[in-house]
Amino acid sequence: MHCRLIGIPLQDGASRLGCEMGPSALRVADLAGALEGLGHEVTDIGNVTIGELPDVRHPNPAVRNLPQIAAWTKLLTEVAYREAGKGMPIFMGGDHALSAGTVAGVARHAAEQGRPLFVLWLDAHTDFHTLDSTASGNLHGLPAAYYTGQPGFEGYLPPLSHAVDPANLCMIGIRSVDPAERETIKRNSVTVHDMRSIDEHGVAVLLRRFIDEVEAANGMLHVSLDVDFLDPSIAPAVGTTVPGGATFREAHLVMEMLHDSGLVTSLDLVELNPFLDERGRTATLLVDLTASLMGRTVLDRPTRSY
Ligand code: DIR
Ligand code: MN
Ligand code: MN
Ligand code: MN
Repeated sequence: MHCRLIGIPLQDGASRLGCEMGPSALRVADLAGALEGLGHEVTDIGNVTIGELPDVRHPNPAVRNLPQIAAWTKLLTEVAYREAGKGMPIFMGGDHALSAGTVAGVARHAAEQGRPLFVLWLDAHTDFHTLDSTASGNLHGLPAAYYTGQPGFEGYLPPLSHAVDPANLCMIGIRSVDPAERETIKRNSVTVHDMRSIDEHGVAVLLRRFIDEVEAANGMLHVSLDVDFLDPSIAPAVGTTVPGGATFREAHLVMEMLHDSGLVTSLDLVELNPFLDERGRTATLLVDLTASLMGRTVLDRPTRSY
């Protein structure tokens, strides 16, 4: 596989500063070396950055940094579309607002391949706010609503060329949903597996069902991994920790099953805030999880058969 690393030093969507350093921490933790060690070709295109800001304002006074997020979304839609045509893009964030653009861009690429895009959202949060419904005003809480084409973004964020069908979106690890998000999710056919669901069925059963769906539809699969999907005890470097997250083994199992599926075509690594890390352990964990996704196994053969 030809992996394309794209650094996205975006922090304007989060409440705390620091995600800007995410791409650097992932490079220091040697993401490129881990992938090369698995036999992949790796190109790090460096960091991308926005230019001039558009003059946009939203009537919801809570909304923060809209011109910045609008500019990032436009840029990242173009970058993701272009990079998806060259190999497997790995978007090194940066806060989760970046997924508005990365998913929109890979959705356009998938549409041109004549294949549906599926999204696996690994997160404590559903990130399904609109500009009208956000109370915190932190725009990392909006990307899923944007790329599924919910109303209310017109004239504020760039128009979507290809929305993701909400029925193709599966969220796992959820444990913090605001009331307004519940309403929007209820009106859409998004699959949301909360932590209780993982406790009760095990993550493998939930993920297997989704992988089978993607396979049956000959879909492309974008994975968006928010650090707060993980339990704060193993991944402290995130501004919005929520107790009761995925364990080390649950997270690795997800990645290992995704690798065996052969379906993943793009990846976001988001919300890493190195200022909050402990001797780089969260950055290192993200690199190890990405390595599992890209083929690292305990033995030198797949562990799938039993
Ligand atoms: C909360 C927290 N739902 C908000 N969101 C996120 O501010 O809208 N935290 N994404 O990571
Ligand atoms: Mn998120
Ligand atoms: Mn989150
Ligand atoms: Mn479905």
